[in-house]
Amino acid sequence: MAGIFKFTFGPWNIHEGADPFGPAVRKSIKFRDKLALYKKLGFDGVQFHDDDAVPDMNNLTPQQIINNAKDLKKVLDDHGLVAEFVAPRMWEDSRTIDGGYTSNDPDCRKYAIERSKRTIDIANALGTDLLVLWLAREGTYIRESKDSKVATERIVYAINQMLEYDPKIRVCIEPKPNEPMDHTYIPTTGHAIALSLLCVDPKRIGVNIESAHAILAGLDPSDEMGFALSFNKLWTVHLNDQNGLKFDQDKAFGSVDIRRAFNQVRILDKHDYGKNGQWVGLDVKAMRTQKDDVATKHLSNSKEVFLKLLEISRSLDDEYIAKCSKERDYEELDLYIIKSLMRG
Ligand code: XLS
Ligand code: MG
Repeated sequence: MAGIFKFTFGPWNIHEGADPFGPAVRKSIKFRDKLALYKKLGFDGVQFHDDDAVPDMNNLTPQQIINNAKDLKKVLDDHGLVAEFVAPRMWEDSRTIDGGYTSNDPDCRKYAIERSKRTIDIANALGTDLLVLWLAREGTYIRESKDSKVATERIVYAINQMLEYDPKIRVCIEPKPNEPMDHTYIPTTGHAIALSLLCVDPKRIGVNIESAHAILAGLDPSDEMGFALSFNKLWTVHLNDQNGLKFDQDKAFGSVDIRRAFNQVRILDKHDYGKNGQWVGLDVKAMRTQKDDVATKHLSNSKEVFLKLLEISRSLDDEYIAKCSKERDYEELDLYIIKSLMRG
């Protein structure tokens, strides 16, 4: 039980509340003003989409992109903040309507790889070696439209281009089984780790496990984390919660299933997560009903819940847990955990 925990989130986690059925309900907060909120909320790291860091990047030259990212690095320094990762936002451009790396159009695939290289430039300028790939539209709405073997090979090809472009960059795949696609390629941790073995430098490919994405795949997030930890591939996490199989909710951590949240904290702590500098990301969104002046509570609350669960986990009697397990008295162990969570 020796995890070292420091917390991070992305600017998209403070948002206006628009959903597919209705418009924004909160005022939008300028990116620079969001940065000023990080420390107040108890966070030291910032996660970026490439165009959060450098807006309008499609209309800038590679050198202009680097210069703008360097300016941002100074702003981060002034706030005492660190960039954790940068992720290419590949799901909004018209050229990625059919996916980027797996698009059926070779020009679009080329764009996706070039864009990813620019994202790597931004990561370098911000002082991080971590690139996150949420493979949002790399999938299908209709099976017959793409070939899953070819798609896998195309994702490998794209990742290899990134690894070769920058010999230091580390690529972290964030698996998700659906949404926006009907089915997404590389839907689970196991797929991501297996894919890494096909790439030119498997050591530089890891995973970002998001609780809700694992739940949407019908899996237990803490088991997914344990699996990745056993491969030394858990390089960041996106903790949140999810109420069953529906759209990706990004609910505050622990808000649906406190025991499921507890087990995520416990597996991270048990295996010294954070000792190699990994961050705890909270990919959470405020409920749409939340008013402007209290629309950041989901972030500080999620961190508070994490730390409370950590305290509970560390206070448990491990010998007693081992005894119950040895005697296979799982009913007793169950009650012990439930009571511990209720007392907390
Ligand atoms: C969406 C993802 C997204 C990534 C960052 O489902 O969770 O927010 O974490 O690109
Ligand atoms: Mg996420």
